[in-house]
Amino acid sequence: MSDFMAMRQRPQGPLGHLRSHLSLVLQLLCVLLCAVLLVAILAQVSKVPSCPEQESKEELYQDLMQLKAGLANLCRPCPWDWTFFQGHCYFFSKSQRNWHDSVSACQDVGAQLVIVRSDEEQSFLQQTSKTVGHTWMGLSDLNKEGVWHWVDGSPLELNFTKFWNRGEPNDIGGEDCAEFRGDGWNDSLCNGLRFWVCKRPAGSCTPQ
Ligand SMILES: *[C@@H]1O[C@H](CO)[C@@H](O)[C@H](O)[C@H]1NC(C)=O
Ligand SMILES: *[C@@H]1O[C@H](CO)[C@@H](O)[C@H](O)[C@H]1NC(C)=O
Ligand SMILES: [Ca+2]
Ligand SMILES: [Ca+2]
Repeated sequence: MSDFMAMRQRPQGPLGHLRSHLSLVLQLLCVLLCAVLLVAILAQVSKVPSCPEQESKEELYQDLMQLKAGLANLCRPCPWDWTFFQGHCYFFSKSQRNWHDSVSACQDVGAQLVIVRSDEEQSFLQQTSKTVGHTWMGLSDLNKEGVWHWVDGSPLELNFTKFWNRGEPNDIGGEDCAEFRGDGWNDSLCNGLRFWVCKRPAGSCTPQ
Protein backbone atom coordinates (compact mmCIF):
# COMPACT_ATOMS: atom_id res chain seq x y z
CA MET A 1 0.00 0.00 0.00
CA SER A 2 2.75 2.39 0.91
CA ASP A 3 4.63 1.29 -2.19
CA PHE A 4 1.60 2.06 -4.25
CA MET A 5 1.30 5.45 -2.64
CA ALA A 6 4.96 6.01 -3.32
CA MET A 7 4.54 5.18 -6.97
CA ARG A 8 1.61 7.49 -7.20
CA GLN A 9 3.48 10.16 -5.44
CA ARG A 10 6.61 9.78 -7.53
CA PRO A 11 5.30 11.82 -10.47
CA GLN A 12 4.87 14.72 -8.11
CA GLY A 13 8.65 15.34 -8.32
CA PRO A 14 10.23 17.32 -11.20
CA LEU A 15 11.74 14.13 -12.62
CA GLY A 16 8.38 12.41 -12.33
CA HIS A 17 6.82 15.32 -14.13
CA LEU A 18 9.22 14.90 -17.00
CA ARG A 19 8.60 11.19 -17.03
CA SER A 20 4.84 11.62 -17.20
CA HIS A 21 5.29 14.15 -20.00
CA LEU A 22 7.57 11.71 -21.78
CA SER A 23 5.09 8.88 -21.43
CA LEU A 24 2.34 11.21 -22.67
CA VAL A 25 4.47 12.12 -25.65
CA LEU A 26 5.23 8.48 -26.22
CA GLN A 27 1.57 7.65 -25.97
CA LEU A 28 0.73 10.40 -28.40
CA LEU A 29 3.45 9.17 -30.70
CA CYS A 30 2.06 5.70 -30.49
CA VAL A 31 -1.43 6.96 -31.27
CA LEU A 32 0.00 8.99 -34.12
CA LEU A 33 1.87 5.98 -35.41
CA CYS A 34 -1.25 3.88 -35.15
CA ALA A 35 -3.18 6.56 -36.99
CA VAL A 36 -0.55 6.73 -39.70
CA LEU A 37 -0.57 2.97 -39.94
CA LEU A 38 -4.34 2.96 -40.12
CA VAL A 39 -4.32 5.59 -42.81
CA ALA A 40 -1.69 3.61 -44.69
CA ILE A 41 -3.79 0.45 -44.41
CA LEU A 42 -6.89 2.31 -45.45
CA ALA A 43 -5.07 3.78 -48.39
CA GLN A 44 -3.89 0.34 -49.34
CA VAL A 45 -7.37 -1.09 -48.96
CA SER A 46 -8.90 1.68 -51.02
CA LYS A 47 -6.24 1.03 -53.63
CA VAL A 48 -7.21 -2.64 -53.85
CA PRO A 49 -10.57 -1.95 -55.54
CA SER A 50 -8.68 -0.25 -58.37
CA CYS A 51 -8.78 -3.65 -60.01
CA PRO A 52 -12.46 -4.39 -59.33
CA GLU A 53 -13.13 -0.80 -60.31
CA GLN A 54 -11.79 -1.55 -63.76
CA GLU A 55 -13.82 -4.70 -63.77
CA SER A 56 -16.96 -2.77 -62.93
CA LYS A 57 -16.10 -0.34 -65.69
CA GLU A 58 -15.99 -3.27 -68.04
CA GLU A 59 -19.27 -4.53 -66.64
CA LEU A 60 -20.73 -1.09 -67.13
CA TYR A 61 -19.55 -1.14 -70.72
CA GLN A 62 -21.09 -4.57 -71.24
CA ASP A 63 -24.35 -3.36 -69.74
CA LEU A 64 -24.26 -0.34 -72.01
CA MET A 65 -23.72 -2.55 -75.06
CA GLN A 66 -26.56 -4.78 -74.01
CA LEU A 67 -28.79 -1.77 -73.47
CA LYS A 68 -27.83 -0.44 -76.88
CA ALA A 69 -28.66 -3.74 -78.53
CA GLY A 70 -31.96 -3.86 -76.69
CA LEU A 71 -32.73 -0.32 -77.74
CA ALA A 72 -31.90 -1.10 -81.35
CA ASN A 73 -34.30 -3.99 -81.11
CA LEU A 74 -37.02 -1.79 -79.66
CA CYS A 75 -36.21 0.97 -82.08
CA ARG A 76 -37.92 -0.65 -85.02
CA PRO A 77 -39.15 1.49 -87.90
CA CYS A 78 -42.55 -0.21 -87.84
CA PRO A 79 -44.88 -1.82 -85.30
CA TRP A 80 -44.54 -5.59 -84.89
CA ASP A 81 -47.28 -6.69 -87.27
CA TRP A 82 -46.41 -4.11 -89.95
CA THR A 83 -44.02 -4.54 -92.87
CA PHE A 84 -41.25 -2.09 -93.69
CA PHE A 85 -40.73 -1.16 -97.33
CA GLN A 86 -38.76 1.81 -98.70
CA GLY A 87 -39.32 4.20 -95.81
CA HIS A 88 -42.92 3.26 -95.08
CA CYS A 89 -44.81 0.80 -92.90
CA TYR A 90 -47.55 -1.37 -94.34
CA PHE A 91 -50.32 -3.20 -92.56
CA PHE A 92 -51.87 -6.08 -94.46
CA SER A 93 -55.28 -6.93 -93.03
CA LYS A 94 -56.21 -10.48 -92.12
CA SER A 95 -59.93 -9.80 -92.52
CA GLN A 96 -62.07 -8.16 -95.20
CA ARG A 97 -64.12 -4.98 -95.22
CA ASN A 98 -65.87 -2.72 -97.69
CA TRP A 99 -63.89 0.21 -99.09
CA HIS A 100 -65.19 2.89 -96.69
CA ASP A 101 -64.61 0.72 -93.62
CA SER A 102 -61.10 -0.01 -94.90
CA VAL A 103 -60.44 3.73 -95.17
CA SER A 104 -61.52 4.26 -91.56
CA ALA A 105 -59.67 1.16 -90.32
CA CYS A 106 -56.44 2.73 -91.56
CA GLN A 107 -57.33 6.14 -90.12
CA ASP A 108 -57.93 4.46 -86.77
CA VAL A 109 -54.29 3.32 -86.67
CA GLY A 110 -52.86 6.65 -87.81
CA ALA A 111 -52.39 5.55 -91.40
CA GLN A 112 -54.04 5.79 -94.82
CA LEU A 113 -55.56 3.21 -97.10
CA VAL A 114 -52.55 2.61 -99.30
CA ILE A 115 -51.50 5.16 -101.92
CA VAL A 116 -49.16 3.86 -104.64
CA ARG A 117 -46.28 6.22 -105.37
CA SER A 118 -43.78 4.22 -107.43
CA ASP A 119 -43.24 1.20 -109.68
CA GLU A 120 -41.38 -0.62 -106.89
CA GLU A 121 -44.17 -0.02 -104.42
CA GLN A 122 -46.74 -1.20 -106.97
CA SER A 123 -44.83 -4.47 -107.51
CA PHE A 124 -44.49 -4.97 -103.76
CA LEU A 125 -48.20 -4.38 -103.13
CA GLN A 126 -49.46 -6.32 -106.14
CA GLN A 127 -47.30 -9.32 -105.19
CA THR A 128 -48.64 -9.39 -101.65
CA SER A 129 -52.27 -8.94 -102.61
CA LYS A 130 -51.84 -11.71 -105.17
CA THR A 131 -50.94 -14.15 -102.41
CA VAL A 132 -53.55 -12.85 -99.94
CA GLY A 133 -56.49 -12.03 -102.19
CA HIS A 134 -58.25 -9.04 -103.72
CA THR A 135 -57.20 -5.95 -101.77
CA TRP A 136 -58.45 -2.38 -101.56
CA MET A 137 -56.18 0.60 -102.23
CA GLY A 138 -56.89 4.24 -101.38
CA LEU A 139 -58.13 5.16 -104.85
CA SER A 140 -61.67 5.96 -106.02
CA ASP A 141 -63.73 7.91 -108.52
CA LEU A 142 -66.54 8.47 -106.01
CA ASN A 143 -66.46 12.27 -106.33
CA LYS A 144 -66.64 12.40 -110.11
CA GLU A 145 -67.15 9.38 -112.35
CA GLY A 146 -64.01 8.54 -114.27
CA VAL A 147 -61.81 10.99 -112.35
CA TRP A 148 -59.64 9.00 -109.95
CA HIS A 149 -58.31 10.46 -106.73
CA TRP A 150 -56.23 9.02 -103.91
CA VAL A 151 -57.55 9.27 -100.34
CA ASP A 152 -55.19 12.21 -99.68
CA GLY A 153 -56.96 14.16 -102.44
CA SER A 154 -54.15 13.89 -104.98
CA PRO A 155 -55.20 12.95 -108.55
CA LEU A 156 -54.13 9.69 -110.19
CA GLU A 157 -51.23 10.70 -112.43
CA LEU A 158 -51.27 9.56 -116.04
CA ASN A 159 -48.12 7.45 -115.71
CA PHE A 160 -49.90 5.30 -113.13
CA THR A 161 -52.82 4.35 -115.38
CA LYS A 162 -50.65 1.57 -116.88
CA PHE A 163 -51.41 -0.44 -113.74
CA TRP A 164 -55.10 -0.92 -114.60
CA ASN A 165 -55.91 -4.43 -115.80
CA ARG A 166 -56.83 -4.71 -119.47
CA GLY A 167 -60.25 -3.15 -120.04
CA GLU A 168 -60.30 -1.50 -116.59
CA PRO A 169 -61.60 0.70 -115.18
CA ASN A 170 -64.96 -0.14 -116.74
CA ASP A 171 -67.43 1.06 -114.06
CA ILE A 172 -69.61 -2.03 -114.59
CA GLY A 173 -72.69 -1.43 -112.43
CA GLY A 174 -71.11 1.73 -111.00
CA GLU A 175 -67.70 0.56 -109.76
CA ASP A 176 -65.96 3.44 -107.97
CA CYS A 177 -63.27 1.84 -105.79
CA ALA A 178 -59.92 0.44 -106.88
CA GLU A 179 -58.52 -2.94 -105.86
CA PHE A 180 -55.39 -4.97 -106.48
CA ARG A 181 -56.62 -8.00 -108.41
CA GLY A 182 -54.46 -10.48 -110.28
CA ASP A 183 -51.58 -8.66 -111.96
CA GLY A 184 -53.01 -5.14 -111.74
CA TRP A 185 -55.80 -2.81 -110.72
CA ASN A 186 -59.54 -3.11 -111.15
CA ASP A 187 -62.42 -0.83 -110.29
CA SER A 188 -64.96 -2.65 -108.20
CA LEU A 189 -68.15 -1.99 -106.24
CA CYS A 190 -67.20 -0.10 -103.07
CA ASN A 191 -69.46 -2.18 -100.81
CA GLY A 192 -67.68 -5.42 -101.72
CA LEU A 193 -65.58 -7.04 -99.01
CA ARG A 194 -61.82 -7.04 -99.64
CA PHE A 195 -58.58 -7.22 -97.72
CA TRP A 196 -56.96 -3.84 -97.26
CA VAL A 197 -53.48 -2.33 -96.85
CA CYS A 198 -52.66 0.63 -94.62
CA LYS A 199 -49.57 2.75 -95.21
CA ARG A 200 -47.78 5.24 -93.01
CA PRO A 201 -44.29 6.75 -92.81
CA ALA A 202 -41.73 4.62 -90.97
CA GLY A 203 -40.20 5.75 -87.67
CA SER A 204 -36.88 7.60 -87.62
CA CYS A 205 -34.92 4.43 -86.79
CA THR A 206 -33.39 2.62 -89.73
CA PRO A 207 -34.25 -1.08 -90.01
CA GLN A 208 -31.60 -3.49 -88.67
C1 LIG B 1 -44.76 9.12 -112.45
O1 LIG B 1 -44.05 10.32 -112.57
C2 LIG B 1 -43.65 10.90 -111.34
C3 LIG B 1 -42.92 12.21 -111.65
O2 LIG B 1 -43.72 13.05 -112.41
C4 LIG B 1 -42.74 9.97 -110.57
O3 LIG B 1 -42.42 10.49 -109.32
C5 LIG B 1 -43.42 8.63 -110.39
O4 LIG B 1 -42.52 7.72 -109.80
C6 LIG B 1 -43.89 8.09 -111.71
N1 LIG B 1 -44.64 6.87 -111.46
C7 LIG B 1 -44.45 5.76 -112.13
C8 LIG B 1 -45.28 4.58 -111.74
O5 LIG B 1 -43.65 5.64 -113.04
C1 LIG C 1 -62.88 -6.59 -111.81
O1 LIG C 1 -63.73 -6.88 -110.73
C2 LIG C 1 -64.94 -7.56 -111.05
C3 LIG C 1 -65.70 -7.77 -109.78
O2 LIG C 1 -65.67 -6.63 -108.99
C4 LIG C 1 -64.63 -8.88 -111.74
O3 LIG C 1 -65.84 -9.47 -112.17
C5 LIG C 1 -63.72 -8.65 -112.93
O4 LIG C 1 -63.34 -9.90 -113.47
C6 LIG C 1 -62.48 -7.90 -112.51
N1 LIG C 1 -61.65 -7.64 -113.66
C7 LIG C 1 -60.33 -7.82 -113.66
C8 LIG C 1 -59.64 -7.60 -114.96
O5 LIG C 1 -59.70 -8.15 -112.66
CA1 LIG D 1 -66.60 4.53 -111.44
CA1 LIG E 1 -64.10 -3.08 -113.09
